[in-house]
Amino acid sequence: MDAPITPGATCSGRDLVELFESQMITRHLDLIARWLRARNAAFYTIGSAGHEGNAVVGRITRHTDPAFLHYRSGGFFVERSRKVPGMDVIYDVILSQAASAEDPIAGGRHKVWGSVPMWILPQTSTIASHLPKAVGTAIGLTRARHLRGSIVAAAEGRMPPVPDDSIVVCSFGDASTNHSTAQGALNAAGWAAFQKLPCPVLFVCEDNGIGISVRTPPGWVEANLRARPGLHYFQTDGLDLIECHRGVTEAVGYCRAHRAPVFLHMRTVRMLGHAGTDFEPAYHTMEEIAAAEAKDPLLASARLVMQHGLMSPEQVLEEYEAIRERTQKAAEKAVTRPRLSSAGEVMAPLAPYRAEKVNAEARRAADHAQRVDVFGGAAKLPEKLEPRHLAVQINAALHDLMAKYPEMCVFGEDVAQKGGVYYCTAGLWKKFKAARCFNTLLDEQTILGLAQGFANMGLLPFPEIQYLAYYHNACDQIRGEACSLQFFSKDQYRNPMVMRIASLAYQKGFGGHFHNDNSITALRDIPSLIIACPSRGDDAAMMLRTCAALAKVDGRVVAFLEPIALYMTKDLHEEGDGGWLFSYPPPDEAIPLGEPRVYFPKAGDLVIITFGNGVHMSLRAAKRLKDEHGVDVRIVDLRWLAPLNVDSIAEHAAASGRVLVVDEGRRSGGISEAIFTAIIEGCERPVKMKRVVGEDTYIPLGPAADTVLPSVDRIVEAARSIL
Ligand SMILES: Cc1ncc(C[n+]2csc(CCOP(=O)(O)OP(=O)(O)O)c2C)c(N)n1
Ligand SMILES: [Mg+2]
Repeated sequence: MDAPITPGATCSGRDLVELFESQMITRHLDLIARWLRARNAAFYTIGSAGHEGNAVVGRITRHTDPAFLHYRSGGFFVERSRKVPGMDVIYDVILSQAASAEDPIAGGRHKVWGSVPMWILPQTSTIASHLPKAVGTAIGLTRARHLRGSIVAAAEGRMPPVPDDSIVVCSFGDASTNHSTAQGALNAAGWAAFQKLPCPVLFVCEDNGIGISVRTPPGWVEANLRARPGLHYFQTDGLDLIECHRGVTEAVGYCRAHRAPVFLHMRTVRMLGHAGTDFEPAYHTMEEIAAAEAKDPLLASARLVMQHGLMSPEQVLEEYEAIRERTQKAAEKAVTRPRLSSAGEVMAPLAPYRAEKVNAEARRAADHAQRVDVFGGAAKLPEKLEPRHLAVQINAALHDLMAKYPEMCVFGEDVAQKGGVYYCTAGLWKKFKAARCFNTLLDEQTILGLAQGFANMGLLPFPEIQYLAYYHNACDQIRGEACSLQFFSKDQYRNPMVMRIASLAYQKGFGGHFHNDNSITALRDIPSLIIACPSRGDDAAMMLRTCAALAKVDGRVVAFLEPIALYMTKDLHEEGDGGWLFSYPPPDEAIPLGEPRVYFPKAGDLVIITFGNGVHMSLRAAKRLKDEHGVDVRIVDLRWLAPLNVDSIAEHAAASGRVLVVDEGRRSGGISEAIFTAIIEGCERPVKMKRVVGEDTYIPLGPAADTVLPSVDRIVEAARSIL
């Protein structure tokens, strides 16, 4: 049974028999999903029929090779489960189809291919969005070993350790290969390999020649991928187990030995339509459908095991029917299991927050000797220096955090030698070396994919996005991917990160929309994403400490918006007054999530609720209101924009009865609307409310920008109108 099946073959009789069994299990899982769907007992019918050859990749890779799977990679999933004793793969998959709360990976939140003991990180169905993080995980593997001495899984001890010579598996369809996200990831992998950077990722393209109803031009995938620099192209036939075993062995061997990206192009066929709801005769003739059926890989495998005397026709049929029965039994049990039944249950793993632990971690200072070394002497510790502006304090805080977390990495466009467009990362590259502070290629999806991958491997990524407008270019990596991982894995997988973004408007002499993007709406509604926005240097440092702690303790994804116009701002009321310079806070001080800064807390004529540039403008407006009109204004700098501290907002609003919201974001969909809602919902008595906001427009170039943004004059005017 263990000898090569034919002279020179890579697979044995045992390989064939077991792979065939996995293929049959996979097929029955497809069939049972449709049977259950018809009874309204399961809710997902995209299957793997015709793609079962991918079981070979499941067999030849290890269960500790992290994997990101195509929705048709059931064969891989079933075959890999052999490597983890005690798994009941049939039952687990049906629990997932039936949206049972007992589904071990997603707990009934989605049908996903995912498993903790099998190192399969769950993916939902957004085409190609998993490729950037697969590349990030492959690069992160080596980086983690280099920085930590060993690869430590994200959940520190909860996952099986990933050996040093692991590879990352990532499967997807032929049509998905065209997606710009896929192309970006393939390019990034090639870019890394071209420079001899280890990037052991095995891309598996399961090519069935079609995407829903759209044919892929025959030969296109090969023509597109065969000759990419840095990428090694292999081809195999997923409809023939012996050939597929040979091809996969070769591709996996190359990837593992050379630590280089491999594109494995696997021929498959799609059967049973795109999904249970797909009416295939609308775009395929019956002859075409019959031709696909004739290529059924299960028929081919049955032929092989019979040809080689491994099973008789009767045994094949018996086994196929026995699996049907096992599946049926498992289904009958699975559908009786409880489902999620309340919003609380659904959301439980979405956004864990253990405030005490987070705050303690945020206040834990880095080792003193290490700080002295990083800052170049005890006298140069930043808390001993003169008050400075925002960019300098962010820079000092990043140095401090790099000292505190040896697994922290800062990366993005121009962050290394140049130190960032605004010098916030200046010096990090020199001090902490290129393994921890490095320039990426110019692609935001890759930057955020790297961040997810590094986090998967136990690192603490601080990706930088050069401008807010360029976050919008890649927001699916946060919206669809990073923020959904805890949700779709019951918090078993985490990809903590702090994404710093140079943000918002009011840049003098540099502008137009792209460098002054003031819309944070596309961040605000992302479930679980924390949004921080400091307005001054000391707050920024203390908030960054909390952000890192949120990532470390609870695995959270944080967007840290840095108001560009305040980076270099030194004065408040008059030129040279130094009113916006602040001392660096001692390293054991931090600002808890949600806590605002309140200026003039006893003032009660009016409360201005604001953030970012609005704080600086409101303070100036408040002085005028006091000096010229005798009005006492309280100013609340929210500092944390999500989750919004609605209780605090309502409390301040109620205390005054008059609220002016200064929101430099847009009129529609912005923070101001949420603040108004918080006041209406949270205050018993009516509150007079007004807002000064950005217009629903892109920011124009030059002084015209002032016409569409809040200003000190407009704040004073609006304040007076409600007094
Ligand atoms: C970004 C995105 N756009 C559109 C879709 C809708 N969609 C789901 S599957 C699919 C076709 C995918 O074809 P292919 O990559 O060849 O995979 P196959 O289903 O053939 O295995 C499309 C367009 C999606 N899931 N994600
Ligand atoms: Mg396809």
